Amino acid sequence: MAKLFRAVILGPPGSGKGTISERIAQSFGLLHLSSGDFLRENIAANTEAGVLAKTYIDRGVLVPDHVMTRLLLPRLEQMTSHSWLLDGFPRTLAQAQALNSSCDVDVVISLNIPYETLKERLTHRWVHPASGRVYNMGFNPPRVQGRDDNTGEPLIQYDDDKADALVARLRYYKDVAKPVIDLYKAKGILHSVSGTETDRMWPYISSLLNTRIQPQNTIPVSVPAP
Ligand code: G5P
Ligand code: MG
Repeated sequence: MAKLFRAVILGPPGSGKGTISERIAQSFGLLHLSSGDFLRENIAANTEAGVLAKTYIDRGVLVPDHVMTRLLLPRLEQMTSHSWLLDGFPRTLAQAQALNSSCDVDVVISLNIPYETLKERLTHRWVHPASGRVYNMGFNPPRVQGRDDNTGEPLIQYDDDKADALVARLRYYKDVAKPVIDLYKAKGILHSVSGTETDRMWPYISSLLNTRIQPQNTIPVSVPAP
């Protein structure tokens, strides 16, 4: 059996973690695990963790480490036969240390995007809440304005993409990300990619992963039930 591959993608809100993770999942067959999507699923299902997380997300601040690790690590530990890509976790040094003690990560990709670009992107982002499909009114607009391409259902804007929460999210990210980046740099697995356009950053990311994993045609993957 091929060796399992574990990757992490780091980057500020709006840096394209979700967009790039989807491309990686399609091209390399990794399971895309988004911490933001886990939280939103929990909020939608009104779980205890979801109700608690919402109070933080709405203020544009991070959900406490113990809530995140309790939600995420058991899911990862179940995935003994899947290669995966973690998007949005770890966000803090404590989360990175918890992940370290639970499993080995092969590659960490860190996205560096200028502040003005992030602001511009996020205020134009709309999502289909049921599927998590993300649109941008300039970069990848839906075929019909305000409607999801696949289902035709209405698109929404997250509360934390609105102006006030957004400034707080970007400022907060910078402070907590530095020790995480330093940790992965010290482990020799960090790959930083800078740019203002996902399409121009993608060839670098794709060739980096090509050297590490066998590309595959899209393979259907299913996430084990929690
Ligand atoms: P999330 O959901 O993890 P964030 O804040 O990390 O949210 P976000 O907002 O999901 O990050 P992203 O995934 O990095 O951004 O970016 P994206 O969605 O792919 O792209 C952003 C927009 O830009 C989209 O509209 C996309 O189409 C467009 N775009 C992409 N590329 C380009 C391009 O080249 N050009 C243009 N013009 N547009 C482009 O977390 C949400 C909250 O949950 C909590 C926190 O409160 C967080 O704020 N949380 C955690 N808290 C604690 N610990 C954790 N580990 C947590 N994880 C989540
Ligand atoms: Mg995202």
